[in-house]
Amino acid sequence: MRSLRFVPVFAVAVAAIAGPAAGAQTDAPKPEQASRVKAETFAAGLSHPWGMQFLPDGRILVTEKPGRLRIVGKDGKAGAAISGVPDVFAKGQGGLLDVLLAKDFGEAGGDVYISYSEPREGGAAATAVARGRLVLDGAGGGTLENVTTIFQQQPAIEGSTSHFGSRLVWAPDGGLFVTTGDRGNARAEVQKPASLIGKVIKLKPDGVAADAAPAQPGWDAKIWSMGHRNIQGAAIDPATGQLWTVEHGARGGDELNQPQRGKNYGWPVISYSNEYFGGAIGEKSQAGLEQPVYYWVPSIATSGLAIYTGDLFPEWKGNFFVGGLRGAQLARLVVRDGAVVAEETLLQDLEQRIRDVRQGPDGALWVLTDDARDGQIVRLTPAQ
Ligand SMILES: [Ca+2]
Repeated sequence: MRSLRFVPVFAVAVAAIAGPAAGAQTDAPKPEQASRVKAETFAAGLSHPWGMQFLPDGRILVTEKPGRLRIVGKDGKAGAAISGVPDVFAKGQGGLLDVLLAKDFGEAGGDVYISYSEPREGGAAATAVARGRLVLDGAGGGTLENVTTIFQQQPAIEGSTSHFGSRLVWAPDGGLFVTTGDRGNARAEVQKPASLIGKVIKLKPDGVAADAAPAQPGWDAKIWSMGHRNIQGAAIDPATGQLWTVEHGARGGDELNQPQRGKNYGWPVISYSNEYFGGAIGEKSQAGLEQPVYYWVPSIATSGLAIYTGDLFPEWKGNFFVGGLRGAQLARLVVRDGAVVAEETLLQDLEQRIRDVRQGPDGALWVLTDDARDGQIVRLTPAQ
């Protein structure tokens, strides 16, 4: 009798130490029905493509990390680099990152927003966002005119080429979310409320803080949420209007979060990460710090996030798709009532790092693969 009493108690104690804190989930079961997906290469030969947007005419505007913005035509051929793109800090993870069309972008062109790592004084760098008018030239290229820098992350950091974020997403109220990172060597800045390191930023389209009052006393007014390590995926759930993000952990501990204004997501005070050289980073939980909705151990190196709303894959409606760089996969998350109830691993056969994922106007899911010489745009449709 004694051993029977002890076994369940021991099991509970182990779960409390090794498992997630209340509210966080990991390792969801596979969905009952496996997806049947056909993956076709639409464009190839890109250099570290990072972000993409579909133009109203169906062509694709794509960034290449070394600093080029290009248009991929309907034939899958990339046009000449668009002129007028600002100089970028193209080292390590730095360079030209995301791209976002202005809400009123039309057939004739319009404003585009780009995020990038910006060279600063003395060899330092930091994330920045610029806006410019994309004037199409009718020959597959164009010019970015009237370029204005609307956001400069502070402080700039020296001696690191990593963790710049950065995705750009329109909030339902017209605000612009900009995700950032901890710059790798500036972890100590992340919990500082006046520093723009390791934060989700919310701006008006001209770059001023979206809300005049800070989200919490002492916070920079541009900060929406704090305590983030490196967010390279962000999307709005059209069903709820809520922002969702994915961020990289170190060794383990990639996270899916639903960042809310004025909340602190914990890095590096709490995490499910270990240092690359060993040892846990922080505690698993602490009062006042938010748990992730979901986390991955080991890491898949999360980059790119899309929430599917199309008709081509009816069974995918409302599912979240997360690009994996290290895992060379696309993670499909079935999310119900804000919780992940199933996870399916797709595209491992591609054996490519997946940098971004977007739903196209055709209802297909489109992914960007990361490679120095043969980065691709891959179109996913239902397999027959
Ligand atoms: Ca966290």
